[in-house]
Amino acid sequence: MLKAALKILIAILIVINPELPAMLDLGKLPSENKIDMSKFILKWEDEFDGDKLDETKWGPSWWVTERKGGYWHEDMVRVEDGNLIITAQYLDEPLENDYYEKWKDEIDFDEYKAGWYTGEITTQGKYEQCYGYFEVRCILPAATGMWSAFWMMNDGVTHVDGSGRDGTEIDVYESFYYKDHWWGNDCVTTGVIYDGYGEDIVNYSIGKYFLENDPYEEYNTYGVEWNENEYIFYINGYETGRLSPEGGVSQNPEYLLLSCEFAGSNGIQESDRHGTGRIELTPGENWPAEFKVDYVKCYQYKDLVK
Ligand SMILES: [Ca+2]
Ligand SMILES: [Ca+2]
Repeated sequence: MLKAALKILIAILIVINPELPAMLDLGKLPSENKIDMSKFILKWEDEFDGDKLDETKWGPSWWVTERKGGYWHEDMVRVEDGNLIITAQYLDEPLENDYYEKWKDEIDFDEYKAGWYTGEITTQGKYEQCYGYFEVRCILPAATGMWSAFWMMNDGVTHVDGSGRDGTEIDVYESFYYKDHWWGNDCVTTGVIYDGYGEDIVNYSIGKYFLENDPYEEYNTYGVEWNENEYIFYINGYETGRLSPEGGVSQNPEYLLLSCEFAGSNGIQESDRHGTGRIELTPGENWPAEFKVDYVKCYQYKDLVK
């Protein structure tokens, strides 16, 4: 009911001024443009069947321990009932890590401590693709102070040259907005980043989009179509926004990442980083939070498949 009223309000505001919903931070609705899947063929997928992560497809970024306001640890990742599940919760006892013990004298690891633990998986070194359509079907973790994401990267992302062609972080979706507004918890955002993460960083965003259902209870798909000219983003196959960055579109293969992250830095949770709000440090109804992924699929344009 509230969503129906919100849709009508947004439709009225758009007639007055197309920018008004974004200016009022209401979030926008996906368009009615449906993706034409007939131009693609499936190249790679994981349905997360079985009872463990398929290590031919995914691995953790095992050299990463501290991650923003928390820790990434492989024990927070599991496969169950056809889903990948990344858990997020506070742990009084630090988890142990085989890699840490094995490599701590050679690699500059941050030590695991009591704190907020969650996880990440990546296809880095196992699968990369340039151009096509990339889609995840998932249920978002219902908690403040953290977010989930489906994103893509390559080594060129940090190369500062005024161009995004060497590599661009493609955030297919990010869920920053749980309990962000009284009218709902249902917005996601997306964007791209290139030329590193320092003073030269270039950032583009399509803004916030809201979903018809409750994305913390129900599955939705989030996708990006990537060609040599632009990135086109989709929710449930309906176009949300397009980006054609001034520095161009990535022209190199990129790997996939699925992750949860806590707001903050140096393993310390801090308030209101990335708009996620402050974590309530007492165990509450939302902990542990779970990011549940039904599948990831990568398609390629038929024209580009030899
Ligand atoms: Ca660059
Ligand atoms: Ca599945």
